[in-house]
Amino acid sequence: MKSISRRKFMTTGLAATAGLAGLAAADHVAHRYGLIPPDHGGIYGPGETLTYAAQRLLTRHSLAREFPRSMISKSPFANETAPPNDAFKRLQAGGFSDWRLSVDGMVARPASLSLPDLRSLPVRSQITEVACEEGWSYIAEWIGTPLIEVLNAVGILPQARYVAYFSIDSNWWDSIDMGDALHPQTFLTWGMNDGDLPVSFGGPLRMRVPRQLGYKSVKYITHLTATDTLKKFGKGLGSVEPEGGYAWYAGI
Ligand SMILES: Nc1nc2c(c(=O)[nH]1)N[C@H]1C(S)=C(S)[C@@H](COP(=O)(O)O)O[C@H]1N2
Ligand SMILES: [Mo]
Repeated sequence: MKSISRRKFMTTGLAATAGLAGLAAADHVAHRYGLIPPDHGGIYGPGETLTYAAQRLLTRHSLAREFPRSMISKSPFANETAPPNDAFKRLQAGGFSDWRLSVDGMVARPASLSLPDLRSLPVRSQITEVACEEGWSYIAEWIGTPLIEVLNAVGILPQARYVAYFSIDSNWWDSIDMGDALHPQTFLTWGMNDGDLPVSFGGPLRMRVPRQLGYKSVKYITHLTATDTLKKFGKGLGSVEPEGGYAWYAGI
């Protein structure tokens, strides 16, 4: 993916400013509280650990800003995504009635949920911003089922430390820690601005993680799994993003 982001430079700068002694102290605190991000290795690793640990200690319970209805963007920008594959098109032709979200891993009752199943759980809406690492953003109303409702329904086990989630376009996936997975604004989103979630915005089902950059809000979700380690997925860095020089933890 693209070149190294501006944020990455800022993160690295922050690490440099903190100095070696500061970094060592931060690293110590981070280890003590188990706040080591999966992309902690490599040259940006210490900066990633510092950012993630500091944010988690200071802002664990913070809310992403919510906006008044009057600020909903008139023409929200749908980013280019890979053209939906044949599996997606077949499901789309059937009005997504066969769309399923499989939920497994560290849960007591693995499940395969249809869109009506998700809608039958408690539903919430939020008016929040999608901010891309490339600099653009828009505000929309997102209607969905908070991820915590799904995790409660399947009986998330206490050993779970992360939730990894996967798009039907299989090369796109990501993960979040339990702080974000259980956060009230993290939604499995199926509605937008009073209608169904359009395909261009990730319909029929998209993860919305409004406390982090847009790339964590993965479109076309068909699978999620609760896990105590991210090492077994992809290159073990928590998502595809760190493979391209972006941070796994993308808090804003
Ligand atoms: N499946 C999938 N999800 C994705 C992407 C993608 O290419 N494929 N792009 C991500 C990125 S980089 C951003 S910034 C947002 C863009 O969301 P939007 O199309 O609603 O603007 O979607 C994210 N989710
Ligand atoms: Mo993005």
